[in-house]
Amino acid sequence: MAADDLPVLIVGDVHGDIERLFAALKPYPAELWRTIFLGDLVDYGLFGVGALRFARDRPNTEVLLGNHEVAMLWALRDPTRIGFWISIGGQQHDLDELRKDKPLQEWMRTRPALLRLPDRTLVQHCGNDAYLNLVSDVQSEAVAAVNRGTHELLADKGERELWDLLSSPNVFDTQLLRLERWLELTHSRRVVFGHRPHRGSKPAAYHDGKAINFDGGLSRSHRLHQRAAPLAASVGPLDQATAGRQSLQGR
Ligand SMILES: [Mn+2]
Repeated sequence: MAADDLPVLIVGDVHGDIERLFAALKPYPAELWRTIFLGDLVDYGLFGVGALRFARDRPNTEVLLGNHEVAMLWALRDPTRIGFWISIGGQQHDLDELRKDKPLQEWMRTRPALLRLPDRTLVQHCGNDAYLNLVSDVQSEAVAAVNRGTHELLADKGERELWDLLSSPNVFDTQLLRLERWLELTHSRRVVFGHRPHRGSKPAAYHDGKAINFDGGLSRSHRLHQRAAPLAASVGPLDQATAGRQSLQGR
């Protein structure tokens, strides 16, 4: 079965906690789900590179770029950035491991920033429209233009700009007009993101499900991790995140 025909499973920020990742994925066999990671698999926890390799090799799986992957690639290219990267949770042993693995570096540099699903769900790391900074021609197809711009920056020492962009705060929960404009520009009907823990027990849906945060603070090493944050706050079927609301509306 092609990945497009499978139900979609969303995985929020893993941040090196591969043990909780495995536990969270247990009910969702790879061959039955189209799995999408929202980025930030690395830093804080001890198994960032392990999480990247696992996600890369899982069948029917896509991985989006997070700000922490960009910071790590930046530290890899420019050693003067290692101190900064360590300060945001970077693990020296992960950097050593990445340095030895050229194919993994190349794979990271070619991850998309945005993904639009056939049902017009847009998937991205941070809940912000700053991605627009990468679109110079407003007539162009925005999703493709953003991904093109992302790859150009990663290929040509543009990590600082990309880091700033992908570190933008989540705003869609509070700024409905920006959310609606972003959805219109990207021809999407809803957007899924991670980036900052929502602190709920399941993915947090805002504005009638038009914006959904799947970062439930999965990693026990995250500075904002809350004890007993449930796995289902970060990992679960896309269409369960708004199911209750939809049935209330009779859909
Ligand atoms: Mn992030």
